[in-house]
Amino acid sequence: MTTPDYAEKIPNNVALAEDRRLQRALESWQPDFLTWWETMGPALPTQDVYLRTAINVGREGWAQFGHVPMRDYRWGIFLAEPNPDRRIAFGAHKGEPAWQQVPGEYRADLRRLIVIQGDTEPASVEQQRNLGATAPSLYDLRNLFQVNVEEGRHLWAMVYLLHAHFGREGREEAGELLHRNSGSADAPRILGAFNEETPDWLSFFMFTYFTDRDGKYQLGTLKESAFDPLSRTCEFMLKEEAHHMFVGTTGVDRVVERTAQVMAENDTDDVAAHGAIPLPVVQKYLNFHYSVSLDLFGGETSTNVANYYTAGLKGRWMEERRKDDHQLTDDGILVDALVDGEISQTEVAALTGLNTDLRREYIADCEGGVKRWNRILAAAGLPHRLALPHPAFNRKVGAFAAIEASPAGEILTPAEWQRRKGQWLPTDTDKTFIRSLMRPVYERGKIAAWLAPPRNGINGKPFDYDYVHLT
Ligand code: BYC
Repeated sequence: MTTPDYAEKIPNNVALAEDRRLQRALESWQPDFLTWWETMGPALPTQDVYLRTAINVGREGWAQFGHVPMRDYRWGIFLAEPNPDRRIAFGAHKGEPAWQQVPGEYRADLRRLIVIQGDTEPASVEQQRNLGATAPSLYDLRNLFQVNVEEGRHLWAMVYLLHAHFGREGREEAGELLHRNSGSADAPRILGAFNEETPDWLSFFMFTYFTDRDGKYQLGTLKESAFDPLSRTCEFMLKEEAHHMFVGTTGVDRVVERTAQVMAENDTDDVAAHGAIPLPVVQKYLNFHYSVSLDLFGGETSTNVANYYTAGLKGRWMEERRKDDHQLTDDGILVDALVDGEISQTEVAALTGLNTDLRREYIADCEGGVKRWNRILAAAGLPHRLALPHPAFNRKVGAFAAIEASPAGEILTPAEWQRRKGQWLPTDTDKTFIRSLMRPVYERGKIAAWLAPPRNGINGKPFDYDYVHLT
């Protein structure tokens, strides 16, 4: 393991200076990245932002905090510490040493996985580009930018792998990652949820709760990969990802807390008149972000995922804690399915059902958020509760893509769906209302009326710290 070189043009712990060709290739991608950041990244002009920057991968002090102009953020390449004895934990190569190079027969599949992962990172920055204009506080503005710069670094992480291990094709793919754009008609981002808008802060909090959480689970499976550089890069990304989860979880907490407070104080459900977000609207946003995020796990059954697992490219969540043979050739799994037009389950080979396995882990994790938000409602003495919709609700990918279902899981005719979907998904009126609340609050220590302040600031600083200096 090389000592991190932070003085380099591209800070890294991969001994970039010893590979001049690779260094030159990445240095020629760097200006394109900066142009992309300037044109597609955060639109609000700032002088500097109180940011965390990754500088090392050790247990102690892997990041430093300080005010930095965003354009000068040091996007570096950091792989978690290697384990020289690491063995492949699953699939046909189980027990063999992990690979430091890409085996020829898995080149195309690995490249595809890395490109899909890489594509989501800049996509989310693009989706969040205009949120700075309506930040509810300087604290939240800083968190948005923190998430943005780290998604930028995650793009670097994937681009490094493409340049270092996939030759000319990898360099071309790295270029494409900056050319596709979220929502573009000609060259959209690869996965559905990353072409949706994030036009307001309620969407941002839901996105960082539900969609970033897909990122956590997908990175968790790629961390198991037999391709060691991918595994190590994902392991380190997961460290940064924890803060993104925090922004989503506490963001929704604070929305619910403020709404509950206004409901209790005014003894009314109609908090819109008081500048807070009504719970039914929170529920609709939750329904939307959760259902599009479920789509990100792919079909309930997939030969792609079976092949990835058998080849050792993508494992399961917490692979090494699973108590089975880690090959799954003789096992089965029950997956959601439409059986004679009814929502039901069917048994398939465990290998082809691995997207379902991961989605279930994810769903269980999402239940945790809902419990937490409901505790806030209960503590305020309110009988109202939030809930996750049924997995068949509003799906565009997988077994339920062909039907429409209510959040309770009852199948609807297309006409019924059209008539009732406004009860469950944000309508234009809801979106207009939410946008009407989105007024920027840039004064230190102040916060928008629809959101409760956080319990603590960042890195021991108070809430009223000068997290961002605007121009
Ligand atoms: N939209 O065999 P299937 C993150 C395609 S988020 C559009 O079931 P598979 C982050 C699929 O590609 C994590 N297309 O799919 C979060 C396939 O196409 P082909 C990102 C979709 O391969 C917030 C076809 O449908 N990382 O990090 O088993 C902020 C058949 O599907 C979608 C990864 O996803 C969709 N939603 O599973 C920042 C990890 N779903 O091959 C960052 C890498 C499926 O027929 N990706 N399709 O042309 C994978 O592991 C898998 O590709 C997927 C799909 C889980 C995405």
